[in-house]
Amino acid sequence: MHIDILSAVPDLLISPFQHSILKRAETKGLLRVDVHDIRKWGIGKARQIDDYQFGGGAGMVMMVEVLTNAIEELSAQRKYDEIIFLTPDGETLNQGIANHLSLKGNLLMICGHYKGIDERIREQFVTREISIGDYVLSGGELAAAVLVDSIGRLLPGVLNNETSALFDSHQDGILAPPVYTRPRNFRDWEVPEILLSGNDRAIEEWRDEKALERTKSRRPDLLKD
Ligand code: 6GU
Repeated sequence: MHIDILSAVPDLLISPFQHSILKRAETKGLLRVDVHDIRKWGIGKARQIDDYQFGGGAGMVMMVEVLTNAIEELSAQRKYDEIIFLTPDGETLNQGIANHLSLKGNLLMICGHYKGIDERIREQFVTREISIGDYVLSGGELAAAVLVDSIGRLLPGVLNNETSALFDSHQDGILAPPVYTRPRNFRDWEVPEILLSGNDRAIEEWRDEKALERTKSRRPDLLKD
């Protein structure tokens, strides 16, 4: 999978993909993330990328010409399956969306800043608008990092048996059960006996039960459908 990200603050996106699972995805050639500074397409000597909004009001808006040039130049190099705008008024990201997007080949993500982007970009180019939750961030970059992480770890071959996504919270619509590791004895804090029993079937049943219990108490909304 190839992901291009358009950002006015590309420095914010230097580190997130250089560690752990996403780094492994890049090293294995399963994922490539290219971050592009929008200013590259800025207008004039000052490389202007935003301007005051028509009708008045506080906050700058990213210019239609700048983003059009950026999107068209990148689109000439790669046919995008989706052009995603990260915005608090988008559809809220969930595991289903991440699963869906992980099956695509090429994605373009646009990070908004200031007051947002000229609406014509949304009308003409954007195929999908995604938010990562009901709270306000200063820009779309951290949201894009979250989205890339949620997608990248699902690409075939990225995770191995040990890190398998199959047992993640949310992957089967419920939360994950509690987990423990050595030492068995630490102060008087106990590890559930059953996990030490060697009885795989009983352990599986225990985990299912705990997962369901946890979901009922913390996220009953997940059990509605
Ligand atoms: Cl995608 N962008 C911004 N600026 N704030 C957010 C968001 C996105 N998702 C939640 N809050």
